[in-house]
Amino acid sequence: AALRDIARRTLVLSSTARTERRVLPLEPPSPTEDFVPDRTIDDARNREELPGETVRAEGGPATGDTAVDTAYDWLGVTFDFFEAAYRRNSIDGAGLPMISTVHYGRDYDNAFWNGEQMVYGDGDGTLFTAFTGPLDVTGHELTHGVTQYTAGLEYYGQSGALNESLSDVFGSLIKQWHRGQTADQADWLIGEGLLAPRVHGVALRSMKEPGTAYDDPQLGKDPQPGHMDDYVETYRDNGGVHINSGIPNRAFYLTAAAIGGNAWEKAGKVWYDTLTGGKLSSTADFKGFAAATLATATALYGADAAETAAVRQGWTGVGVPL
Ligand code: ASN
Ligand code: ZN
Repeated sequence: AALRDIARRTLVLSSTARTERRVLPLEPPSPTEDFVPDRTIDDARNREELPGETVRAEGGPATGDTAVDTAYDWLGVTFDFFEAAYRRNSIDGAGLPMISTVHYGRDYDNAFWNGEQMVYGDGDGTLFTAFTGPLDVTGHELTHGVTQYTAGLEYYGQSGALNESLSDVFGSLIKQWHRGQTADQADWLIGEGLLAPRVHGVALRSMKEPGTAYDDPQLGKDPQPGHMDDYVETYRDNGGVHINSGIPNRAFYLTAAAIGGNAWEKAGKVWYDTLTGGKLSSTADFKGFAAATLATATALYGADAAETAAVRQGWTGVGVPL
């Protein structure tokens, strides 16, 4: 009878969800153990067709293809970050499976979220290396999914630049969290290592010093402003979504630097709650978003708190006074 009990117990243990184990004695509840990622990596084999052929599923062994295995690992880190920092269960908050297609197209110089999944090019090797390389690129694209399921910021003009900026903010925070870096230790670069060796530059964007990431004969100069005085009016790039995002990016950096410590804990929490709290309009402009972050900080820390003052300081520093 005892043997049968053990067998049944073992069976129960191995066949039920991880949360079941919590009821066993001597196993303290772990705050980061509830959510389980469900990753699929597909290979487009240099065609521009989605999703491609599945080459690695959740729990499957490494393939030996760096693009596949890095995409898988960075999805895992991104999933773990949102769970550990904000108790979010995947992109939609409800365990959405995460799908990524790698080797998309030939010499394809971009990565994107298409509304359902992530897609990565290999880069052309002259301007860009593989887009699966930098962790913050995966964090950026996946955060477009989070924004889609929450505030739904329209991808044009200032709401679009906020959408872009939120992807940079959480992309950078994921990298900082993974490296265990405080706000003053972090580089605040997006896509470091993505520029090919001969390109004059360090990254795609700098949140700390927008406009300084690269200056290259082929790529041109980093066009990002870091202050409203230099706001770029344009019809290109959906009204400059990848350009003017420099302004809210720097507002976040200034806020995080003023607070100090791990940026994902306080500044990140304010931005996250603002994004996901259900009160932000999908057409919010910089001023509206800034006011919303101030309201969030006030709710979290109080009107007279240093954190709330830091938020005000961050936006004031980029010419969006509160
Ligand atoms: N990598 C770009 C982005 O995520 C792709 C795009 O412009 N849609 O913003
Ligand atoms: Zn983006």
